[in-house]
Amino acid sequence: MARVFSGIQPSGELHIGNWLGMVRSAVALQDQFECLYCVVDQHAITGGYDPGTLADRTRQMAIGLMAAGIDPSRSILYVQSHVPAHATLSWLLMSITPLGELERMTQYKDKAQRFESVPTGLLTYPVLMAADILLYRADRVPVGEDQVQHLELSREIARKWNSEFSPGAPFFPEPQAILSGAKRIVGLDGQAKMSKSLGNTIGVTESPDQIWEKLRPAMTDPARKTRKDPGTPELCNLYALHRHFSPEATVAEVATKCRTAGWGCLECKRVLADQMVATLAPLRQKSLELSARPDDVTAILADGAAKARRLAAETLVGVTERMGFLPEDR
Ligand code: AQP
Repeated sequence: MARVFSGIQPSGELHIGNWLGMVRSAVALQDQFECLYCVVDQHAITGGYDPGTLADRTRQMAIGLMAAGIDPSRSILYVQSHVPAHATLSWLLMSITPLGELERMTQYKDKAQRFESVPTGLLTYPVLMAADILLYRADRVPVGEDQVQHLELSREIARKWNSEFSPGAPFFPEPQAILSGAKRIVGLDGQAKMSKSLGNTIGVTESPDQIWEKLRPAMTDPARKTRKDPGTPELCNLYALHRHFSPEATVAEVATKCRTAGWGCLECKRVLADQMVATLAPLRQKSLELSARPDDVTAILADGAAKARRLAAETLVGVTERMGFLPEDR
């Protein structure tokens, strides 16, 4: 059976961008593939982080994934740092990854600007991502659009490694991206990608009041200055969100009321908030239930890590043999 891998950083709450862009596809893929889903805590330390909250955020992210439908009885759900082979393979892959390829990554160039002294981990992040995927020889990777460039590099690394160490019999498959119909959700500022680190998100398990408090001041069509001005739905980020959360008839009504100034932006936001609250209610409920059972969550993650370690160990044997390392028993 083909294998699927995907990871998510515990750098903040699981938000609707993550959910629409990646997690919903990951949930659907569980029916057809052998799936591994990982909370990538080692990635989350590459851009500056608070050691006091990392563990809680990691647990919360795992809870968020289960609340969204990742089912630990069908998928392997675990935490990256519980499987040391991710870091080991990353080091081995670094030996064949050209520095220039890492330096041209868009996300590196964007995030590096936030630092006076850029951490090396920010540069080598895509090699760790390649290791995450190749460690399980995964064929498919559900991702949002922002990760497509990194995934392309993973494919190049797989290709290069195969040709140097396993010529004629490729050891690593070249992983394919699976993109959802919502590959880039824009944040509530109406400009940047919805991003945990930018604070422009709505979390999938937030309360109805929290959702409303965030939607109320959210950016709409910038040309619509007053209640009487007709708007252009296609220029409004909240219309884009309606298309993901509201039924077709509501989306059509929103477009008409916006174009004719029949509704003000606040009325439109109220409708969106109601739809969002209704859509996300089951996730919030499941998350509250799981949060009340911390020992079960710990046991699920321990079981997932044990399964992942077994698969990872098999790959590492194949990798180190082909790379010419001395085996322990020889
Ligand atoms: N706005 C988005 N629209 C669609 N997909 C998105 N993803 C993230 N933001 C959006 C996808 O969600 C998966 C998990 O993301 P991640 O946490 O590993 O990394 P990220 O892309 O860096 O997410 P954030 O929220 O932007 O985190 P920070 O701010 O910490 O960098 C990925 O498949 C991603 O494509």
